[in-house]
Amino acid sequence: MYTLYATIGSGNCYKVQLLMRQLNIPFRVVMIDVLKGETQSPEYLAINPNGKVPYLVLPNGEGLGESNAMLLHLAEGSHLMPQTAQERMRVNEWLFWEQSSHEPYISPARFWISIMPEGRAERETEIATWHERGAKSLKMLDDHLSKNDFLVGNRYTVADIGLFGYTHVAGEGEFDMAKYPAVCAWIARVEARDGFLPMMDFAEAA
Ligand SMILES: N[C@@H](CCC(=O)N[C@@H](CS)C(=O)NCC(=O)O)C(=O)O
Repeated sequence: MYTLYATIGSGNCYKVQLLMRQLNIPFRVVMIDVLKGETQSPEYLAINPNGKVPYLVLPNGEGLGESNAMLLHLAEGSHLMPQTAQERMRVNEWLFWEQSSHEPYISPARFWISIMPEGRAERETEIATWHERGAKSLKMLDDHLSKNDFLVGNRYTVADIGLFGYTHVAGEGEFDMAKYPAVCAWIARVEARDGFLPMMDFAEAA
């Protein structure tokens, strides 16, 4: 059985939960409260020395960090992983891009605006930068999705799950989603997939 260390409301944790659900992989969740600093407790650091969630413990006891590494590992050999090297190359491209050019702007803007608004006032300069850079990424995503139903090979793949995690809650970070109609249509397509569950439903089930 897989064990996923996760926190409520995290797109990085959610995408791993969603993929496991859609692949019918049994897993249990151990909730870690990031807001209480539990990721930095000695007990948690003994499990994951990187002090972050998500963290996946495999059935053989090995631990794996980095949400997109988890997605790639869990999707291997499944219908969510393309068969051709060319398409797998594109899956990797989107997932690396998500962590370098998308999540680093959308996630903190959402965090300080919707999850921890009491810290917002002292971060307005950073929020402006995250908005500028995140908007560029959403525009790039929108351009791609205006010509494609899904990110790779015009089929729902692990790349869509990886990008969905934070894109679908970007509005909570005050990104104006009306500017990205193709992204909004893709969000609806992802939400219509078999086995889809909204982020907060995983929190309630934990
Ligand atoms: N690149 C990592 C990012 C993980 C990450 O930043 N996790 C946040 C929650 S979304 C966290 O654990 N923050 C608590 C901390 O840094 O102590 C991944 O994709 O898994």
